[in-house]
Amino acid sequence: MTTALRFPAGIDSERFLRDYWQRQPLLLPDALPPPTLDPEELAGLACEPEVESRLILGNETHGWRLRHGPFDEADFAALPARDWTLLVQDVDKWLPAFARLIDAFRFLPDWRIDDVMVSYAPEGGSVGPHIDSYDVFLLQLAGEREWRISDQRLTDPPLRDDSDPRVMRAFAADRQWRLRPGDLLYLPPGVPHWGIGRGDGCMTGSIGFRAPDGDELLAAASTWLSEHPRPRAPYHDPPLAGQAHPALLNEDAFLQLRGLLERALSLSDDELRAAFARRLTEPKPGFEPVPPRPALTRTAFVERLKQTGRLYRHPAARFLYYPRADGGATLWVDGEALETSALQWPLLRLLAGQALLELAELAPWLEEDDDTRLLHALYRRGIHAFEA
Ligand SMILES: [Mn+2]
Repeated sequence: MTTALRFPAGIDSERFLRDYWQRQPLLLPDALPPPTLDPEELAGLACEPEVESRLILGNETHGWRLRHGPFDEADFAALPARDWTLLVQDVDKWLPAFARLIDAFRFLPDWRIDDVMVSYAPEGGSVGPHIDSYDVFLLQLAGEREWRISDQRLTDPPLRDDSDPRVMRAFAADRQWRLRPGDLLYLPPGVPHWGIGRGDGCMTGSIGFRAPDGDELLAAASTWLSEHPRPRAPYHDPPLAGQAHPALLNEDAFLQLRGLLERALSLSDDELRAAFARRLTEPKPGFEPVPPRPALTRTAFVERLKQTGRLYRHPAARFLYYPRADGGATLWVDGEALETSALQWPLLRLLAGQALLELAELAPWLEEDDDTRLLHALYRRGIHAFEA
């Protein structure tokens, strides 16, 4: 069961995708009940070496300083009364309540979702005015934050040279809001924005998105080719008549080489789809699902599921599927493919659609071998587990 985002009157997820996503900012007042998080617990995460955290101190007058975690109690004790921010990445991977928060954003593709970053700030705390290259939803979790945005989309604004984080040299706000717990602000890439903690105990969750670039797709295709080698196509000389000098690369030879490369890179749509899907569903490094040891047999797994009543999806798992010509589907999770049959569409949509699976939803799928085999395969890979 998932919590839906509450859009403002006259807007639903379809209209949001059409008119706002990647296009323009949208404020969604009272959009979502925010998960609760004790600031002490956030500070505790920032002290763990495997957690990515930053402290940013400063203000408009003095510029901003960036420090990377892990931090310790003495670091926090030494902080001034105002004008600092603690940022912790991947909170969705560490705290189950934040993994479930992402379920409210599943009208967007799974593979586009990056992480939930949580920031904490006393009065005046901010990272300065800046732009991001990715889409972000900013959910106020506790306290209040003032958001100022500019309506001018930018890609490469001049930066202040007295600050470590990338802070814009000039920023003029066109719009301004004060967000309270449950309020949500969507920002597309390139919108200059500046969020400032107001009062004490401002906590904000940033649901951030990622997008591959051409280099990443080239790497994906090249990885695929190295693992699915094809017959080698050696170079053949063009007619060599008229070679003006032994060291000259003549135009015919160049065209021959270029053609060879183009053929080496030509993948069918099926191959490319698989190469991309594999790359796009790879878990973030450091968050790979861990297979259960020892793993239960399929029968024992089904029995256990009936007793415990729930399956939790690994917070770093990304699901992606596409239909096959035979009516079934190829499901990619964690860089690996599973084939599902034409009869398994409802189960596939359920598994790939939400972070928490209740027995009541899974019960119809515990009778057929094909279905329990699929569930068991995901469990054996550590994608679904009995504990969050
Ligand atoms: Mn930002």
